[in-house]
Amino acid sequence: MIKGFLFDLDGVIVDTAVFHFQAWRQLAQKLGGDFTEEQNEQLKGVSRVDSLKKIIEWTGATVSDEEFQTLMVEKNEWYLELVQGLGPQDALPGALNFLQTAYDQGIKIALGSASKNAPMILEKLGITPLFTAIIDGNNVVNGKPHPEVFLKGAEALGLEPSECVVFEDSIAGVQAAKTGGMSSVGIGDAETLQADIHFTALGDTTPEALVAHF
Ligand code: B16
Ligand code: MG
Repeated sequence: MIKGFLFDLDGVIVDTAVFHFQAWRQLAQKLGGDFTEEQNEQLKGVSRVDSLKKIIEWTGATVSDEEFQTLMVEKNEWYLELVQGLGPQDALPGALNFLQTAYDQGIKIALGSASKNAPMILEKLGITPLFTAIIDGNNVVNGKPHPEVFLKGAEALGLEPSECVVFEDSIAGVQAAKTGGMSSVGIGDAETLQADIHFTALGDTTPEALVAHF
């Protein structure tokens, strides 16, 4: 029986994924390279430090440890500029309604995001009170595809992994859910994500339908 929902943030609740892509591309270009939207799929759900490692590999740039730290700060500054004006109007289709309905039905809700900026984004969207637990990039040692972020979310809700559904838009995140023993809902392309069930957006399903499905 499903009792808890574990939500990824970027690409599931709000389309901050486009801002991460923009900021990383700007950084790749600064390093004398670039990367495609297809390659960007490999960055989704991946921590800041691991994303930068991949971009350095793709651009073939040589970067000292000190420069690495500076580049991480720089990328985050660009990202923060891009999300400055973010508000409830930027939530993905049906996401806010889906969260409120689940909350009203007594389903326990946690966030499982790789982003260290997640609490700030939830505040901007005005949905912090719906979350019993917020697990983000500040609370985990191992990034997705390691299941730590979702295992901690389930634990914080007092639930077994098998009682939880993970909502994810990234390959790494779906893998994390599977390894962690949770059911998975993919937001995006079925072939890419390989989750248990897929939708284009949360607005295309309901909490009741998913609880019945699993
Ligand atoms: P930050 P999610 C992830 O968030 C993003 O998908 C990924 O692109 C980003 O690099 C990562 O957060 C770290 O974010 O730089 O803000 O700490 O999809 O797990 O909610
Ligand atoms: Mg995501």
